[in-house]
Amino acid sequence: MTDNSAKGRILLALTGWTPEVWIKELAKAAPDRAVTLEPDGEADPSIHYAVVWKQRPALLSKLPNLKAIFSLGAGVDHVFADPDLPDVPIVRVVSPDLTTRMSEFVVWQVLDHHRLGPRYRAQQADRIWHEDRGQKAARDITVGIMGLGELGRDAAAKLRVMGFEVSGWSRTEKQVDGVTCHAGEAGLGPFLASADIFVVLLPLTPQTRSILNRDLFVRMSKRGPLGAPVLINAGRGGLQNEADILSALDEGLLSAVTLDVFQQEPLDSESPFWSRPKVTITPHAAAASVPSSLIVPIVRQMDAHERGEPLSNLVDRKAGY
Ligand code: NDP
Ligand code: OXD
Repeated sequence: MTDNSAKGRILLALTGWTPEVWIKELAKAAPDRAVTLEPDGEADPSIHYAVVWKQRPALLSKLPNLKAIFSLGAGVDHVFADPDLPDVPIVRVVSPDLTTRMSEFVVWQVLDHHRLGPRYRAQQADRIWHEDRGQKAARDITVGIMGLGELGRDAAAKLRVMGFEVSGWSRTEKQVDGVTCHAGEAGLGPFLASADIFVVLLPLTPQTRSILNRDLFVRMSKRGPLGAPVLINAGRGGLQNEADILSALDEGLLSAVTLDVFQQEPLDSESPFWSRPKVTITPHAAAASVPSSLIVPIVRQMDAHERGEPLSNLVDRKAGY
């Protein structure tokens, strides 16, 4: 652990992730700052910044000199899960590395469904040689992106390069090159009618919790070239009603799903999702937070903040993301 008190001390508060690699990167990027995993008492005045992933509830609440919280993820629902969150600025990850990783995931999964990956893998398991001669072109498929933020916009651009039509949905009105944009409650119906493959890159907020439910699946277009739509959720598990997804697959309201995130992670070994043929599961692996990419910009922000410069990538507490 670094022990240098020339600048504000950093509290690294993680659960579920091992701290060593983060400490190593912090020590490299901020040799002039002390880093600790625990405050010296609940009102430790030496802590100026907290770098967090699912911090323990109430850990930050009494730190008198805490100036900002840095989330190690793009999503900040894990930060807001603390009911005693102090009223200091929250900075989230916006990083070309994370964005590129997410777009790779989205393009991979969209192409996999579009090019009949699940079906051909099942055929391979049964040693069946059968070409589906009805393979559509990318231009015949519309991908609908729920969430046109940092991640959604980049994924949209890369899907356009592959030749897909792209539509998108956001909370506030947006204009994105090559994307048919819809916004708010009024735009949801037209958006759901517009696409064949839905990619979810929404944050988890009180407004979006359980948004992926039966009512929404019923409203999705069933007239496209894929028949029932495909759902790809790389946002958060809390966005989805999991019982509704299973029954929507059974009823044919959805033709297939890729789920990177679940209400409960890791996914229970008894979960029915594991054995469903129309379900692709990845273990919250769509876009990892990589210490060597994320820590330098975080430390730069701390230094800038101490020089009196404004923080960037701030979370809007009222909107919840
Ligand atoms: P942004 O904040 O940049 O974008 C969020 C988008 O969602 C915005 O377009 C926003 O609308 C829209 N949105 C928010 N609330 C609503 C709502 N109520 N109705 C309609 N649209 C809404 O986030 P990012 O793109 O950086 O990240 C998105 C999410 O991806 C993260 O919050 C996180 O949960 C998830 N994620 C998952 C990872 C994984 O590995 N599975 C990795 C990284 C992130 P507007 O533009 O109007 O503000
Ligand atoms: C994130 C994540 O929010 O990895 O960045 O889930």
